[in-house]
Amino acid sequence: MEKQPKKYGFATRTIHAGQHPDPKTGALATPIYQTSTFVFPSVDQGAARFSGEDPGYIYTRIGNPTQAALEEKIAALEEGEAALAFGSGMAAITGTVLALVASGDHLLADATLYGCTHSFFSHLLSKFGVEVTFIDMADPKNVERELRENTRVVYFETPANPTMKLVDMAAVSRLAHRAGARVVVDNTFMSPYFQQPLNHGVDVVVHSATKFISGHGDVIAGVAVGSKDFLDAVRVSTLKDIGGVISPFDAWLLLRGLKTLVVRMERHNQNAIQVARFLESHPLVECVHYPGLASHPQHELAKRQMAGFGGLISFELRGGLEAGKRMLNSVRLCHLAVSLGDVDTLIQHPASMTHSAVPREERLRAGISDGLIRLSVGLEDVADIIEDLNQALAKSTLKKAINS
Ligand code: LCS
Repeated sequence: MEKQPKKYGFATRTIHAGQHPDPKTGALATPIYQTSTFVFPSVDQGAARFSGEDPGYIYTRIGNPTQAALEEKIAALEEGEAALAFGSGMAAITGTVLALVASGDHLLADATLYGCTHSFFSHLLSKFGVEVTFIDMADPKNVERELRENTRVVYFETPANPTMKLVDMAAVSRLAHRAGARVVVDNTFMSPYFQQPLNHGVDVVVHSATKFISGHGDVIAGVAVGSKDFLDAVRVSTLKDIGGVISPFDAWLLLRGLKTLVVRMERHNQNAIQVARFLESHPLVECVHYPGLASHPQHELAKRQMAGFGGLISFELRGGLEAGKRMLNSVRLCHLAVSLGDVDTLIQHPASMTHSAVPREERLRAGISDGLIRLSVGLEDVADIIEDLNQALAKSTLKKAINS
């Protein structure tokens, strides 16, 4: 009998949804269907697959059983009707948004976004005649004011990369729907374990699955989740024709990573709250942005729409950019690297790295100061992470100490 994954609890779904013992061999782990094409039994059946009458597989750019298992699991976790896997988070974002807009349309975006998403909106979309307005969606009134008759998409991240600003998903979705726009939310920072945007009125969820969904820092991948009709259309339009497809092996790595999502996210969360408290109490630290801290201006909203606060923290040092650089050059256990959601703790400098493509003025307006540091707290012993940050912070003042 077919399992009905949505009847099970979240952790059970991470393990069982989308995956069934192989009927031919009994293999428990989903096979990696490492094939580019699928043989048709007859010309008529091949034609029926192309016309959509026969749901069988055609070619891995359009669909593959390992990808399908991943898509079923992701849909069950985000509580969406369907999901679609892509070869990167950017492929998921561009594939989703390009399927929703046409020349002459308007897209309303939050000003604080991952650098390449910002770049896609400000450079590529404008080439195709789509107008984009960047605003601060922390206040839903700004959304209400900027919605236009031709606004097709309202797009934001919550929490936003890298400032950890939140957007009220239910309030913004209500306003957008009233104006006839669809809401797309990037849920990368939370994973479906801590936040399920579709349950707050959002229409489509996108993820860089490279991050917490994989969890192990060894895949580049993306997913989109929403209604079956919409994702069927994306599959045969932007995914098929642009071709940002995931490989069966990478889909399998995500299936594997997802089985431990709950225990990983719990530990990321536990470690991050302790690291955030440590940073907040450190005399060399100017400010800490973490939604789990009572000092976060949207802490109440965080408690309302998130089930946990995640593993991402950003902060600034009192000594600004120069002190920050000295700190980043001094870490020993934490890695100076972009990406996030990895088992390893990663630390980076958004202004010169992940958000360097965003013009400085826009960056500053979005709250990404020159001295901001972003930390993705990993799964190491938290005492070791804190000790490393502590010694690196001590070194951040070294030049001053030598000079004085
Ligand atoms: N959305 C968010 C929120 C991201 O942080 C990233 C990548 C993407 C989408 C794009 O996903 P990708 O194509 O890389 O799978 N963020 C990165 C970051 O902050 N550091 O390195 C990559």
